[in-house]
Amino acid sequence: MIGKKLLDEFNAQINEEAFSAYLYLSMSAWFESVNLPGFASWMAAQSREENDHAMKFFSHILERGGKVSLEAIARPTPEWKTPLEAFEAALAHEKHITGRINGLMDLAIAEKDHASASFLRWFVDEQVEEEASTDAVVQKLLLTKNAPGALFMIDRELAARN
Ligand code: OFO
Repeated sequence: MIGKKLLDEFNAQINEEAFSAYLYLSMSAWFESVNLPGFASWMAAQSREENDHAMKFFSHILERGGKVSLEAIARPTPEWKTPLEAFEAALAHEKHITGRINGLMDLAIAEKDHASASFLRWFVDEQVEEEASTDAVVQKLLLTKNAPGALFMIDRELAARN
């Protein structure tokens, strides 16, 4: 059985992950609206991954005999000035999520909940990858300074992600 503190935080994390999915879906829609379908497809794939993350917390709570409690999802920002601004916002959001995951791990250890600590290990590793893949795009965009030709090349590259 999962403890009350961790249960509340895991339920809050379902909301964080659902918001992440919503935020990246909003970015996907914005990229479509500015004719960058590769960026849009990359963000749509990211959004699907975030839904999977939410479901991992959902399943873990249920498997541990806890009660899932779903809250309203906040409205995400609908538009950004440039692709760089959107990706910098995505990177800042991933850093926020990394802080959340580290806090959850600290709590699981403090509560001596070994099953939750083991479950959270996957997210600790995942956040390293999430920050790195988002930062890689930020760095490319910084190099190209939103030059149209370079944006087109990056768009084609990002389209390759499923
Ligand atoms: Fe982007 O890793 Fe979940 O939130």
